[in-house]
Amino acid sequence: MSDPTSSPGLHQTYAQDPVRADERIWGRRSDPLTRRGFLNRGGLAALTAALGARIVFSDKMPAGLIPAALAQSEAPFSIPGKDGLVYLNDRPVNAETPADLLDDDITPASRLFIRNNGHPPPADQIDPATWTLRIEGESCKNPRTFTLAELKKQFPLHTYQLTIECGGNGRSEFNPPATGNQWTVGAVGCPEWTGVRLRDVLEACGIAEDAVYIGYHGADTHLSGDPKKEPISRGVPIAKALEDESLIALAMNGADMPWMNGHPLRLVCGGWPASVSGKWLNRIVVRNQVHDGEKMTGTSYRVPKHPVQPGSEVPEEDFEIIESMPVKSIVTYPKSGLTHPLADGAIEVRGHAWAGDFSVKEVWVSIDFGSTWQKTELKAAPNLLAWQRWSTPVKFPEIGYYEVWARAVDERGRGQPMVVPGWNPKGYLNNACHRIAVQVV
Ligand SMILES: Nc1nc2c(c(=O)[nH]1)N[C@H]1C(S)=C(S)[C@@H](COP(=O)(O)O)O[C@H]1N2
Ligand SMILES: [Mo]
Repeated sequence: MSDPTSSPGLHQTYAQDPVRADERIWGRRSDPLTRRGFLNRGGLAALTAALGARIVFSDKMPAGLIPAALAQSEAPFSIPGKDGLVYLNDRPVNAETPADLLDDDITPASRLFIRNNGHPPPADQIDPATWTLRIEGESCKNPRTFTLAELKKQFPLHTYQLTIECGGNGRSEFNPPATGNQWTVGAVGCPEWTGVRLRDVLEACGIAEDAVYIGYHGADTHLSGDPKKEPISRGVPIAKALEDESLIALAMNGADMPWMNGHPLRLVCGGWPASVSGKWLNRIVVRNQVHDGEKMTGTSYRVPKHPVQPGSEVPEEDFEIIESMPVKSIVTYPKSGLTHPLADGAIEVRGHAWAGDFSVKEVWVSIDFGSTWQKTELKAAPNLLAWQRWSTPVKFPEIGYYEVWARAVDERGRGQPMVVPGWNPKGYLNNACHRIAVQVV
């Protein structure tokens, strides 16, 4: 695992495993015998964009070769179509978005974080024309298989803005540290998703009386390469699955989803740990028991039912599955570290707030380490399970160093803690107040 403050360089990434790097960065597969690379149209387009010109002899290009134009520059490791993300790990790829790059109301595709548990299906093996979704399971009355065209034709399309946040967002602040990706604040986003309702599709296949849970399966592969193992297969209780906003998404922000975010099909169940929103979706099972797929059991996406001593061992039977995410907010403007002339007056401080299945009632900011708070202007969400915009002018009394802290309170009156909340073995659910630095000069 690499230092979370620096992105692994292109060279480092290629040095570790050039053929894999090829696959991950450009979606290029290679022939193990000849080591010739095969670029599909998407990968070719991405390489063309990165180089600023078409590679004329691309079919002759060896696998695992860094294009010289990129090798000679200090270009950071980057995934095509992503902009400014900080890479925490590249095997599998995990990248978060700096807070100031999350300023848009609707998160652009280029700024949606990536959390992979395994290797995505190679981009050139994804063909939306032949992709299918199978609905089955012991509590599905009439198992069926749909192509994407059939989904679009048989069910109405719906568009919602839905917040997805990794259950481990904020993990880097836990002490003693929890293993896993050391997310700071940027494993969250709120794009606009278009797809068919999970409910419509499940109902078309008949939901048996005894159904309690659904589980997803995706086309990504286990890091070990063992085809019998799945990287992840999680799900939600049937009540969450049947909500209006639970989508089988075919598009994001009116376009194809980025490869790394689940193209061509994914589940989106907003407000819950994003691990329930299965990417590269090809199968949904309707279960008569709590889904027991990969990362549903043990300590994965589960937290102790009661507060525990930091660092202690917690028996497995004391864990429960994380459902709705806790109330949280983020400051997206200004960028932390801003130097602001006192003479310029107030700064318009702004950000987003969200609260899992609930709405946010208030967002407050403090510039005196939480002694006094000023209420911000908070907008309603465009729909349920979408984050809400807040903003307020903040005036600094004199020259010096300040921190701006933001604190949201949900409709039930639950507020964000100012310090890191209950320690848990896997470092989930850190919803402490986000703080940024401002130098007033
Ligand atoms: N098939 C599949 N679905 C997946 C994952 C994965 O590794 N494979 N990761 C999950 C986790 S843990 C998170 S936080 C979200 C991340 O979604 P994103 O990468 O689009 O931001 O996808 C979820 N769905
Ligand atoms: Mo996650």
